Formats: sequence, C-alpha cells, structure tokens
Amino acid sequence: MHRRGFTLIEIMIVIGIIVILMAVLVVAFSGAFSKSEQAEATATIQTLKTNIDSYSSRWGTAPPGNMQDLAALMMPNQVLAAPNKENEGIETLILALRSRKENGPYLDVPLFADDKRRTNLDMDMVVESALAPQALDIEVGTSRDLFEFVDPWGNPLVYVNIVELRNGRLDQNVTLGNGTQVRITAQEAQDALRHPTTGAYPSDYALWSFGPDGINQYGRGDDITSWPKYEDEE
Ligand SMILES: [Ca+2]
Ligand SMILES: [Ca+2]
Repeated sequence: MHRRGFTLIEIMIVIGIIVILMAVLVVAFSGAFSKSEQAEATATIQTLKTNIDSYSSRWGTAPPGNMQDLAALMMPNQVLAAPNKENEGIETLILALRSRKENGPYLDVPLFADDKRRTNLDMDMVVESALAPQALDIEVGTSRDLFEFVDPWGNPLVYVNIVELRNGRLDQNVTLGNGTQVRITAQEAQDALRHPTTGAYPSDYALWSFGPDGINQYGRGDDITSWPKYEDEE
C-alpha cells in the first residue's frame, strides 16, 4: 500500500515534468520562430545598406528620401510622379537604386525579385517617362509600380535621408500592412532619431522596421535598424 501511494506521487511528478517540458518547448519554438523573422528583417536591412553605400560612393550623397529631391538629383527637368506622400521614403530609395545611371542599378536583384518583400501597398505609380533613359533609365518593360519593401510582419520599411531631415524636409505617411497609416514628420523624427547622449544622427540616412509589434519607435524597443541601436550602447 505504501509503495502504491508512492507510485502515484511519482506519476504526478512525471506528468508535471512532461507538462513543464512541453511548455518550455512551445516557448522555445515560438521564440525561435520570431527570432528567424527578426533575422530576416535584419538581413533585408543589411542588404539595402550595402546597396545604399555603393550608390552613395558613386553619387557622393545618400539616396534621396522624397520624389522631388530624387528628380532634382537624378533626372533634372523631368517629371517623376505626383507623389501621394505614402511610404515615400522607401519608395524613393528603391527607385533611386533601380536606376541604371552611374553604373547602376544598385538594388540587390534577389531582394527585388522576392515578392514576399517587394510590394506596393498604396498602389501608386511613376509616370512612364520617368523610367526612360534620359530620366531614371530603368530597365525597359519593367513595372511602373512605386514599390516598397515590407518586413516579415507585412509593414513597410522606413527610409529617411538625414540631410533632408535636418532641413525639415520630411513629412510622410507609412501605410501599414493592415491599411492603417502612421505619420512621420520632420519635427518628431528630428528628436527621435538623435542619439540620447551625443545628439548625433545615425550616419547620413536611417532605415528601419517597426519590428514585431508594428509600432514605430524610431529605432527603439523591438524596431530593427540600419544603425547600432542606442539601447545597446547605454
Ligand atoms: Ca507604393
Ligand atoms: Ca516597434
């Protein structure tokens, strides 16, 4: 009798251990899953950083973050588009990197071909003449879509040219995967993108994902950034 009671306790302990093990496995698995998404977002940003650096060394400036400055720099006296101010930073970046001018295109081919990453959430277009050789010179027969890149959570990456930001030339809406919009203004970004102690901006551009929570934290919290995260240095 004594032995049987002891066995019952043992069984309960074993069941308890199994439950705990399963819980640990579930947590570890979901953790690994979200980690692989984060790694994917980081990889996309790293690829674009390489493309931006190649472009910058050739053009002497980081790619513009708005359509007006892109036209002024790369296709003077040409009409590009009537921008709708949605996702404009990342759209302008992609368009600049797609150009064949000055030994381009600079955009990573597999990344651009990846239709999980490349999308056009706000369904806007450039005018056809903007793709012409005397304008941006983008491959013939190619799409006129103003593409953006999205992170693994379906939200567009955000690109800001820091010179434009310093000059107060930033005002755009980010259209999220669920259709809602987040406004990004120069006033807000000028404060939020500075290093908390040195006051310095992240290099001459900033590129970031809102992270798993889909909330813009200007590179803080779970956001994934093209620059070393400020929290890591504090
Ligand atoms: Ca678009
Ligand atoms: Ca976030």
